[in-house]
Amino acid sequence: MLTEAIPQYPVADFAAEVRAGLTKPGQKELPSKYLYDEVGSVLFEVISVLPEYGLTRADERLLRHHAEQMISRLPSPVLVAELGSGSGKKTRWILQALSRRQRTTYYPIEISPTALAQCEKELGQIDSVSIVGYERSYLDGLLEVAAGRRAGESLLVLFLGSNIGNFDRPAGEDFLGEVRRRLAPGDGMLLGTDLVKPAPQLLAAYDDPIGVTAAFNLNLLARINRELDADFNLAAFRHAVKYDPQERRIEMHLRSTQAQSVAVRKARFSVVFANDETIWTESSYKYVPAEVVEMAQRTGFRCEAQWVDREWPFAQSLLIAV
Ligand code: AVJ
Repeated sequence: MLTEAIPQYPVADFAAEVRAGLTKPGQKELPSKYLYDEVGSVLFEVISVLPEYGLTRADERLLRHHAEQMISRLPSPVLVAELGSGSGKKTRWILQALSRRQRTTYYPIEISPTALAQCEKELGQIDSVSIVGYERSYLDGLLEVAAGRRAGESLLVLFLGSNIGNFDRPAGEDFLGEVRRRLAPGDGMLLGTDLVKPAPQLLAAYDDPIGVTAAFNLNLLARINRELDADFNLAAFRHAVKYDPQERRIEMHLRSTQAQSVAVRKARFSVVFANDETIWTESSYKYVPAEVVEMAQRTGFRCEAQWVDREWPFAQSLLIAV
């Protein structure tokens, strides 16, 4: 795979965001994008095979069963750009279907070099598919892919795995609008969204009994210790999950089990925690299918088709730029 590389998050950005999130008044928070270092990315792969976490399997099932139908609604030739390469496993179905009708170039756009390498391992062997990885933020990478295409080539953007769920609703909609601004009429976007389901099922998915999700969450503090020379005592924080039915979102927190003070030396600050105080580390918004259609319409797309998994409610929506 060719990789257009620029450095990962500079440590100064990480330090500044950690400092801002932990020193702000009221609810402390940390950006969820920092969950995915080398350890966190591997732990997420494990989460995705847990029986309680049906999301990734539902996403993959929909692509496996309907890839042909999905691509039959797109013009040819089409370039494929994926926002967040993930492991590349589910993308295989789309690429294989496309490669039966055309030579295909696949552009995974991903800030993590580990994830890009994994993606190449998984997808490098498909006949008639070339891979060009972009180690960039999603929107910067997409701009470059769109700018580099030749006349007559259309673009299919993949945003799978309900990664949009990490944005709050207005930010998710803004993000769709930003994607649309980089596309031309007729280009497509395949958007995966996890759907609302009963709270006990959602809570189990984010608080699994063998503690993988807890480890995934706690690793964020371990990462801050490693990269920012901090002294979080991981034994004094607990993984905590809640579902907010009004907002239709899962929240992951880390709860301090005692009053304590933590120094983050490379970010030049200390922070005190009260007993039971939490750090909000991730939100995972859940959708209803009609809401995705409306969001698409408000951001310059029409929803061409939707596929919903029955076993684990999850939707793939094929949006076409108008
Ligand atoms: C990769 C953002 C879709 O929100 O379900 C899994 C991340 N966090 N378990 C999700 C996650 C805890 C996941 N996404």
